[in-house]
Amino acid sequence: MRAFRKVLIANRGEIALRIQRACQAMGIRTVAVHSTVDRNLKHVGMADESVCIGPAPAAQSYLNVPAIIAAMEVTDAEAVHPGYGFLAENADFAERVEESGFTFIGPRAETIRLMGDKVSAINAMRQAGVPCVPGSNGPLDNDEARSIRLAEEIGYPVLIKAAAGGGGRGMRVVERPEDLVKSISLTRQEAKSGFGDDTVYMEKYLTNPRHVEIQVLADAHGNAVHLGERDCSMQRRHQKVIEEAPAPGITAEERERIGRTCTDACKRIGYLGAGTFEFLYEDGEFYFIEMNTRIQVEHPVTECVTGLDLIRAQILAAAGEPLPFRQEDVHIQGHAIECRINAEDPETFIPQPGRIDAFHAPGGPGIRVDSHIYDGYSVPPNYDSMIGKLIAHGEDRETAIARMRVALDEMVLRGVKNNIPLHQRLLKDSGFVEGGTNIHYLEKLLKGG
Ligand code: MV4
Repeated sequence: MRAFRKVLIANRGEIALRIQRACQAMGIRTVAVHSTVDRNLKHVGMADESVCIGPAPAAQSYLNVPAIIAAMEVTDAEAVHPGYGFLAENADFAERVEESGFTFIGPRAETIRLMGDKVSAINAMRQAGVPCVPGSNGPLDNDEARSIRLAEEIGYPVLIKAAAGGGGRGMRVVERPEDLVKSISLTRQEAKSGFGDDTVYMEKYLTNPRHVEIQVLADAHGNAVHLGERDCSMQRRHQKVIEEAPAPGITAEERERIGRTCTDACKRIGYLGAGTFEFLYEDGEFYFIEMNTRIQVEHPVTECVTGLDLIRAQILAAAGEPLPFRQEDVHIQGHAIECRINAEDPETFIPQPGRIDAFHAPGGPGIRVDSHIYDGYSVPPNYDSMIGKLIAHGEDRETAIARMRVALDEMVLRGVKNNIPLHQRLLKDSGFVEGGTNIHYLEKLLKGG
């Protein structure tokens, strides 16, 4: 009994390879779709079939919905896995897939739409009992006096966010009452031109939070489990650099409590598949900010500490299979750290496409490399600069750090500038080694703070 006969992989790079491997291990045939510059991607060679869906620009290939649905039709694929980015959180795509008689491997289209609008996401979560940041509890209207009163009640600084934003796009901090009205109208204008939706809302601005997120899995039969948390605070300009699980300093009691809150919310909204509740964590409290309805880049750290295969779990959930384990069967074991390897200048962070002259992957106990690169592979300039992920797992955080240091030193990556030197520096940094740094730590460190 197979979940699906054939799955189309609507992505590229390391995540496409990760999905290819999961399908292959499940006995599911695969279709790789790729742009003209991506014919030589590793997963394309491994897939049972491949279809070129357009030229290099993503808008004409990986975002080309008719081409992807046509590829599903001609190859007789039953389901599509969107990976992350591209069409992964596009409710219209999920809807078109289902209307065409195929299965979208992910939550229902209405769930994606609900979470895509940050105001409706927060409202749904607040009603489900998830703790949120004090704020407007809905869109701001055009009543200036009301907004001024509201900000006064919340207390400065406040943050104005676009409902259609998320991931750090379309937000503005307001420090003083005299700047409020101007800031609301500027954020509105940017939201209108950037997202075609000028809905904005207000939250208290948390000054020094950590970014801690909870991984959940839900099936179509009303079951939901949480797989603990990840700390993703080590970031620069909203790009995560290092992620880890569990989050340093979070107790088993805190984990169970917030995890249970998230699974209760999943059941309440009829969530399906894998999802992530994003929280800010400050002074021992969790504050929900957004929900991601996709598999995330950093899912391997959760796989390492739970022993589960999240891509397999997504596929089984989409096929209507009940979760094969219960919450009491999930145990967080040891510690895992992920370093995102980017083809970029380690000083300027400018992407560095080009030919990889040599690549030797590190190995040994507790080392995992999720990467599609190989000797002679050319990193195209058209997509994200992330070319792989190095994950180290051990019985405790110290062991994971020690293994990661060795693995970073062992890795050979020549031909394209990359951020291995930054990771080597961070793995020796006293703040990182101590653990529990906040979202501003890396940017301050890079400024020489
Ligand atoms: C916040 C915040 C402080 N207070 N909301 C940025 C990305 C988006 N997911 C939400 N973000 C933030 N929302 C309140 N009320 C600070 C951030 C934030 C941030 C959050 C997570 C990870 C990195 C970040 C970097 C800068 C700002």
